[in-house]
Amino acid sequence: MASRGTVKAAGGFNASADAEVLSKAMKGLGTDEDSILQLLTARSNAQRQEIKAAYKTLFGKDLIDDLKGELGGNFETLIVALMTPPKEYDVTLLRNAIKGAGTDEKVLVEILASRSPQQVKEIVAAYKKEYDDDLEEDIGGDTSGHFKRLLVILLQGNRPQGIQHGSLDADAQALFKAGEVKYGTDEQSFITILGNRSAEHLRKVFDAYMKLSGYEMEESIKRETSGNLRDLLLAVVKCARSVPAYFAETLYYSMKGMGTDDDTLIRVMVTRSEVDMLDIRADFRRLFACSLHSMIKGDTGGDYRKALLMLCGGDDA
Ligand SMILES: [Ca+2]
Repeated sequence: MASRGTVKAAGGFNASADAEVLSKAMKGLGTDEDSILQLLTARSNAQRQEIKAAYKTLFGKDLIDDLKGELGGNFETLIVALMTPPKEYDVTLLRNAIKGAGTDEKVLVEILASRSPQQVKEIVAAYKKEYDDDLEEDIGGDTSGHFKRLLVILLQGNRPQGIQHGSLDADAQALFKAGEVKYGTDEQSFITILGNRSAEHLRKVFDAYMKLSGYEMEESIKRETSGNLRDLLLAVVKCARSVPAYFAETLYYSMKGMGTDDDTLIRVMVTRSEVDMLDIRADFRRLFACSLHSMIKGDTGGDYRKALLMLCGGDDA
């Protein structure tokens, strides 16, 4: 499958030459941030790992440590994220979401709703290897109720593939009975069905549900559930419809209104830059009144903005 990312592997790549450029950019007083961001956003993550290895070979120092010593703020966070291998980055985000002060449910929701079953299995294994802890136990210890149960379902990475034609109507009816038709809500039915069907199956169920009830699935979830469970169910439904559209919306709301949720902005721009940023940009333009490029331009500044715009990769007028 051709990448729909904006960041691609550079041709004529020479890891040692790049390591020299970075070393020069950090030498002496001050830092040449522009050289650093231009170089690193024009290399794939795999190439950045080769640069990191070449840097250690040439200078006997850790590139990420040196970058951390020279950079600061959101720009530093973004550059360090770019230097981290994708799976390790997901694992680190989840660890920080659980082990930081409080729990960052937003990160748990985003990663577990948007990654494929296979990716989730790899994340669980990598988490175990990195921290010698069980991700399911750690998440379970920090969350509760139906929110926790749906996270645990998603952590199994066992969604079947394809469409079970025989159960489309039954699923739609079960969801209708569990919510709109019922006094109160049978949350268990929502999490069992939405957590255990493939995206293509769910899209058909949403169509059947619309025909049956006259409501979009999202409308009913908003009416019938609340809090973190509602956020997670909505993320699962949106990702089943379209992962790029889900991320376009996530990016939009990270910047909309007063202030910017830089953690979310950085996380999404980095994790999707080699995956589906072109599709996210197209959905962004379709869903909102401006382009992703123009919104980043208006909401951020300095080298941080420059680097984000490189990852965005172009404007969509
Ligand atoms: Ca109800």
